[in-house]
Amino acid sequence: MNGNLKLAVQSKGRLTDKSLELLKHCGLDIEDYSERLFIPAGNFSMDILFLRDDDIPEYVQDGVADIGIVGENIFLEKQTQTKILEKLGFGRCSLLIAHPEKTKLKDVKDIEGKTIATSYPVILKSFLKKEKINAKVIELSGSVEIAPSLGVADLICDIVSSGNTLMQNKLKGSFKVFDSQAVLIGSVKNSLPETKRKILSDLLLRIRSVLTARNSKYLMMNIPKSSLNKITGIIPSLKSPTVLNLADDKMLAVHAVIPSDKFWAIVDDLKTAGASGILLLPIENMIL
Ligand code: PRT
Ligand code: ZN
Repeated sequence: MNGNLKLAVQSKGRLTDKSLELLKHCGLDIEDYSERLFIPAGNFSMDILFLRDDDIPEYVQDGVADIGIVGENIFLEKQTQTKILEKLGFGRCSLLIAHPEKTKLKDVKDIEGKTIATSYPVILKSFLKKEKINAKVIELSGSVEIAPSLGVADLICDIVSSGNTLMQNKLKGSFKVFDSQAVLIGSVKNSLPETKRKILSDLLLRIRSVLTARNSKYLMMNIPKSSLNKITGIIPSLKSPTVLNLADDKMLAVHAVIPSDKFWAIVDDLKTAGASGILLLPIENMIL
């Protein structure tokens, strides 16, 4: 056994490609993984183990892997002695309670006395307990969406992303149990040796810098000198904007890093305040 940090990733599923893409953006050299159970990262002291997502929390708890990437839904459902080290921003979905189009379900209290089919009995039962609702929970390992039409259950509680599966099965989402995304987990039972702790903290620094960069954009524009105060007041900059002189001494260039989702909300105000040549560029990486 080498001293490399062992990361468990889903072997074949919705999280596999995005997990490896994130690691590659972190500068890790990962070769073609198809059909392999285990690959080392070429230039980083880490090995990647490919496992079924349902098994990852337990393997991390028991130290078979040191860390793992799973959906928050699996992390919560499995109730292992693991903790979230970082939310990763992909694999987003919601766990919803859904009902057949023809039944009426207006208030969460209308669930009282109903039968609900789900692959997430632990999460669902804790939701029902919190809402003080008595309902019968039936655990199914797959194809939960067909349970109402088979007469197995009145309602379902399942993962939804686009909503197509619900629509195809004439179901409507009624109550959200929680929003999920992929998370990096680590054990709370096993403490890592110093060498692995150092590798993990390097990996976390890289992951955080990639995630921050993904959520940020580099904004550039030219402005009349007289508008500087107004413009800097509009920009939701992460740090103080950079202000540069231009050949035209009545003008300045302003550069700033902004949250990606804020751009369209400020563009009109920037133009009204006199900004021109507005450019928005992606950021590859960002160390805060
Ligand atoms: O084989 P293995 O056990 O490893 O994989 P799996 O089949 O159990 O999981 P997989 O690959 O389907 O999903 C892995 C993780 O992706 C989940 O645990 C979630 O965290 C996340 N995720 C994101 C989803 C979805 N979106 C999703 N849409 N997981 C499942 N679905 C299914 C859902 O169960 C339903 O059947 O897709 C259907 C609904 O999708 P829409 O787009 O029609 O709404
Ligand atoms: Zn699974």
